[in-house]
Amino acid sequence: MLVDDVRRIAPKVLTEEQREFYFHNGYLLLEEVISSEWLGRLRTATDEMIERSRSISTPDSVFDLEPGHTAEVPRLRRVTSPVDQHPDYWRFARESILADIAADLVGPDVKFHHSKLNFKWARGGAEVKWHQDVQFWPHTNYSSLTFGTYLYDCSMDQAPLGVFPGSHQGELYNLYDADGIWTGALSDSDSAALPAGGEVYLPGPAGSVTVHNCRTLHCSAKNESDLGRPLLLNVYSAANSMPYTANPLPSSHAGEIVRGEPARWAVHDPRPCLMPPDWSGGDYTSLFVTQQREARR
Ligand SMILES: O=C(O)CCC(=O)C(=O)O
Repeated sequence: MLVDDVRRIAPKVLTEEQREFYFHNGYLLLEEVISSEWLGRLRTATDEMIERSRSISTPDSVFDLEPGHTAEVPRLRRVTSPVDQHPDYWRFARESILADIAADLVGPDVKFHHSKLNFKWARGGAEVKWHQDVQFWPHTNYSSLTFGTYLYDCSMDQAPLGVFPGSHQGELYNLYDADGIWTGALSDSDSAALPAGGEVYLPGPAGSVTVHNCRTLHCSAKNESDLGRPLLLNVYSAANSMPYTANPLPSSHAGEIVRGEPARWAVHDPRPCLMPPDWSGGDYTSLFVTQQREARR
């Protein structure tokens, strides 16, 4: 569904103002919309992930580790596809208010694409450079959006998500470097050319949710604070938006309809999209590895 079609259907959980804000700015911050019951379940599942990571010394297809990770002092950078690692992550993606909010923003038929859990560990958790998401996983239209759920309070010191309002209406950037290597980030010159001071950061108490459109420029700083910042990211699209490249973060739940009905017709947006490398061999590593230009350990 395109935005004008979505507008014809009254939102069920958002206000009209919140929805128009999203359409206009390409993002939303919804404070404390996740219940304490869900938060408790997600925190328990996340503690289990950290425990599991202690037995791992090199990153694998599930656990992306910061350099310096040890069993005694785990520094987990990302869990890939947490919905496949603990049933509560998938229940949350399918049953919680997230999918209802998605239905208000993309139309009643909503499809799950992938999830990840970014930790941004205390005292050094890595920066995420400016980028847009859709070049990682192009779809036939630009309805896709990412929800970030703060599992604990996230202050400005803990490197909350930052967005560039309105950037979803602008150009898609090249995420390859001058040598044609995929970096997953804007070049230094493109980042430097962004209008100074135009960015907005989205701190929030535990249970707050950020939403950004797949074209919206976003980033987050290095976490220099003493507190970690686990951020659970879930990506959905309108059911009629079809991915046409390999999913870099494959999931057994990719493509599942979480609200409404599957689409019979694909909807195509005429605006072009940068093609990512071919990750059909399962060789995508992680945003952190490519942005930091780390050799895979
Ligand atoms: O963890 C963050 O702050 C942002 C993550 C992000 O943009 C991504 O994983 O694509």
